[in-house]
Amino acid sequence: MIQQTLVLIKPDGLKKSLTGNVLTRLSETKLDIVAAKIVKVSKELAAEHYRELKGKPFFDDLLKYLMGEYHKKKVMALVYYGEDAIDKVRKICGATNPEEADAVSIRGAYGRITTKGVYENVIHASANMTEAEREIKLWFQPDEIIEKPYPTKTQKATLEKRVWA
Ligand code: 3AN
Repeated sequence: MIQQTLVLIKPDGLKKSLTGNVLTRLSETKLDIVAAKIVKVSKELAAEHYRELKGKPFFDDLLKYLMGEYHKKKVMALVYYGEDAIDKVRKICGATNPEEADAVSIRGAYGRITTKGVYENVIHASANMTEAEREIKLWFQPDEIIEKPYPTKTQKATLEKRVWA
């Protein structure tokens, strides 16, 4: 089945110059990248992204981690598109806990758990189709994706926006 999935290279990945390594590993999937950008993550965006985990003991640290407070204040967000994209990407990522992840997976090779107990696992990938849709719509506007995976509509913009001076 043709699917799309959200990938985030998290701040530890950017700080450790792992962007190229992660993208090379993901290219093994032969999926298409249909959107990519660097994002400075706000607390609101981090909390919305991880809203399912609200209430977990590690939630506050998780938000700080995604916002880059322990590394660099940036994340690379991408959308991968193609046959069975969700499972293919999750497989290369490896298990959530980097200590338990397959050694040749991205998280197994590059992730760690800090002495404070924060999982620094380098990459996020959507878990299923429902989450992929929610996450892609959270991180990207339709015009930032070259394949439109979900229905769109046009509306007159009324808000002010920043343009080049
Ligand atoms: P995944 O990212 O593999 O889908 P989730 O959604 O359960 O896993 O967890 C989201 C993120 O929360 C993980 N990527 C990891 O950074 C963090 N996390 C999950 N479980 C723990 C835990 N037990 N201790 C610390 N951080 C965790």
